[in-house]
Amino acid sequence: MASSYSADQIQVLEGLEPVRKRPGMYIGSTGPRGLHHLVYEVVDNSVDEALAGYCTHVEIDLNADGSVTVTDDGRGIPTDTHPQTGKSALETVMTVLHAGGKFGGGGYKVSGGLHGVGISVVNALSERVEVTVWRDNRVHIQRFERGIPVTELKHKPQPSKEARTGTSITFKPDLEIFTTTGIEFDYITLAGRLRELAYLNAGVRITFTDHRLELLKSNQPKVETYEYKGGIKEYIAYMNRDKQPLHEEIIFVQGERNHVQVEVALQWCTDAYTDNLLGFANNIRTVDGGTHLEGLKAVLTRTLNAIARKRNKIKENEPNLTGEHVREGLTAVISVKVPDPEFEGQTKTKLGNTEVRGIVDSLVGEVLTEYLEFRPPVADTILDKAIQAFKAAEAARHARELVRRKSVLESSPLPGKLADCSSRDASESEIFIVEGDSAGGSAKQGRDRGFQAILPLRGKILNIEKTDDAKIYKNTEIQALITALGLGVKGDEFDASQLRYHRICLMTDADVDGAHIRTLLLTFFYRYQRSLIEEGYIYIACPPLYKVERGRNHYYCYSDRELTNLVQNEFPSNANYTMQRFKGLGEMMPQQLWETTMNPETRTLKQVEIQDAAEADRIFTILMGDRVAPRREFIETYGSRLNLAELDI
Ligand code: 0RA
Repeated sequence: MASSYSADQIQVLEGLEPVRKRPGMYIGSTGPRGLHHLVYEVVDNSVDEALAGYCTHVEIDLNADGSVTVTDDGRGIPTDTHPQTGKSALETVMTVLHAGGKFGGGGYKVSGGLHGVGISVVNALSERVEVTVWRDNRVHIQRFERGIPVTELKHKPQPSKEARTGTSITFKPDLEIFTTTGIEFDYITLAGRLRELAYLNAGVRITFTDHRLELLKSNQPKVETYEYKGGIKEYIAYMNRDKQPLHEEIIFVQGERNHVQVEVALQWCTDAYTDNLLGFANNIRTVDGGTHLEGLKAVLTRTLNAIARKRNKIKENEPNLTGEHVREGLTAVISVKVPDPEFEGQTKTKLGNTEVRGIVDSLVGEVLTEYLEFRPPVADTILDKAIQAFKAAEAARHARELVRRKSVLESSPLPGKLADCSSRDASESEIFIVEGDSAGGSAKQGRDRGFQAILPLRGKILNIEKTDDAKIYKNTEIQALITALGLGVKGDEFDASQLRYHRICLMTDADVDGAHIRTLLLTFFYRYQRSLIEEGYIYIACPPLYKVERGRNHYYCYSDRELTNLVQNEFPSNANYTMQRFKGLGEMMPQQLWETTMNPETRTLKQVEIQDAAEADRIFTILMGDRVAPRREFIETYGSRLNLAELDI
């Protein structure tokens, strides 16, 4: 018995060894993203069971010891012996790469992308896993460590007579695998994805509980339940809840053709200048688009132009509305389920199946045409908005041409207050966008002029969330920013080869005004040329908050926590020291600024990334838009969790 078991162990190890050797290949990274993917992988299995119609409730528990438990009320992973391996189906699924699919009943098994790698990957990358299955009036339990079974599959009768079925998987990620930044689960990240799954799979109930809070205070665990009978229609309502809809009813299309299921929900709003289109294929967010989104865009443009002509909103001699105008103010979700999905691109987040384009086009075309033909007032408001967008674009074009003429494309002069660097190699060049002329002065003296440029901005830049394109182009601070960076005009395809610096660093004071200016700049980049953020060019510089001097030594502290730690833990209890709090960058000597914030050897730069575009969009609208009530509500709800302790307004 003992010897055959160790033979098994060797086999298992060999099977999962590649996963432990190259975890990145299976879960993308060993940082926070990869860590969260472990949870998604386990949850996807339960959601698949729900989509197959056997499960209604999925529970996710973040346990105080750093492990996660995912429990569902599905059929339970089969526990009988698998003919090919001679082991139980459960053990096979847990220890053989990609074995899960063999048991799945076909259909819309989520596969491709980073999900769908199989639960064995989670097992391989976990210090320990415990699986419990309720099936056939029995409870089946097996435990694993780093992918290897450490118990056999044990069976007990179920305690009560009620025939419960389901699966519960508890795993503790292996700290030997994950980097130090990737060991803690982020509540907001997980909650966002779980809520999204609940929207995408109408009727599935997902309960998310964070037991870790109990450690901090004697608090109750935090529990949230997501269940949306209206599916993606409710998702649109959620995303638009702080916007002003053009039409009350959310337009909804649902259908199936050639085994491809399509669901689309649409609503236009008045107070949005951009579109917000979200695509999903087999529950995976297709960040890089694909054929489903191509089909949707094509059919929207075609259908609305056809109706505009029919209703005589566009005259015979006038040109068609472009897709961009038609989509202005639109929030849309398209979710397709494809039996055999092909995911393309670096991050496997672009749907490649060519048949999907035509299926979406024809399904949505039929339903949308009929919907709008029966509701002329709705058709008219949408068309009027698109026509207005078209006219606004014409007006903006004049203003835009000015910028275009001035832009680097036609070798315009760079803004006078830009202190450029001498390097012409964008990949090694950095620009620091600095708040105020005095800080700008320090930065200019402190920098390495070889590769670091400084652009001082005076005061607060325009809030782009509240203005139209024409005003934006007339604003001198924004013009300076656009020309200094080498950007084209809004809406043009982002062209990285025109970019003059590959690190764009926002350097603002560590106070409320500094945070406001940073938010205004991020709003500008997000709305004006999102690719800058998406492709990782935007950074936030981190100036120190305190300078502590003790004897001949000095220390910089970047947070209150660091300061407390230094003074309480590093210094002897009766130490003599002086402490200076920097009120702004302008107070720092050029050499200090270099040492603490700009020198690549010693500084900290935070790279800005968008983890959840839809959520980012919603929050920018709340925080920067012109409606006060939603902003107030946001601050009242989250204010205590964000670091607003120092808010002095
Ligand atoms: C394959 C077949 C059957 C269930 C499952 C997989 C299953 C896997 C997981 C993973 C987490 N929760 C799950 N729930 C179900 C059922 C086969 C049958 O009973 O006929």
